[in-house]
Amino acid sequence: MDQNKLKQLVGREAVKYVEDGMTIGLGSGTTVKYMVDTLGEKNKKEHLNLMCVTTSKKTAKQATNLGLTVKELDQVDEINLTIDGADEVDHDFNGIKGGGAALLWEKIVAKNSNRNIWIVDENKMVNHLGKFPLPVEVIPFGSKHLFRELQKMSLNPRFRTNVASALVKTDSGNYIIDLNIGNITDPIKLAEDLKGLTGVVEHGLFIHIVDEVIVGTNDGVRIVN
Ligand code: ABF
Repeated sequence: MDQNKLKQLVGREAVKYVEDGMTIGLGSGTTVKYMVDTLGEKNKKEHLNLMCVTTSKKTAKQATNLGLTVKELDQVDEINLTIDGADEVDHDFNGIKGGGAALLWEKIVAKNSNRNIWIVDENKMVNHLGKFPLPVEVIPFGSKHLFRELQKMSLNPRFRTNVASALVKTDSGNYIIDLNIGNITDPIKLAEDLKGLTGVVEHGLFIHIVDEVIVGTNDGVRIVN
């Protein structure tokens, strides 16, 4: 099955976890896009009483266009379940997220959710994190100095730019610096080191956050928890 088929498979499977009356966190990325499309269809058929909190403006637009009720995070008391994608997931259930530059809102929503499920195709499951560049969200003010500090830490940083070579801005107006590390031997220590740097808003290491991973494989769906 090609990667899009695997993404559709896990997107559909995740929607089975959504129950009437829930407040749902909707992640970002192409896998989640399939999930939100399926959720919109389910909602149209079953007229579910759902409230949705999104992790990006893009997901909010998609959900609204499908007739789903979207609320700001501070307008809801709790999030029952958040379904999101990921870029890499290791055997300790730690992950790298932020390939879509939404990691800050994704981590805030995840931390405010009673349960977190990631939906990934099997290529995302890895032995060690780090082959995927680790995104770090930074405040624009002084970011070039911060960049040089990351260079001194041998983290091989690169500012994320778009096709026009302009610096990518997140929904919060910050920049993303991607760290091309290759193999992250101690994700917990790296997470602490990065959060200790002035100017770093958040990083894409999601440590001990996810509860269950729905993996799309050529043999079907595999649930890892
Ligand atoms: C999002 O899902 C991001 O954190 C992550 O980068 C992305 C994975 O994207 P895709 O599903 O398009 O592979 O949550």
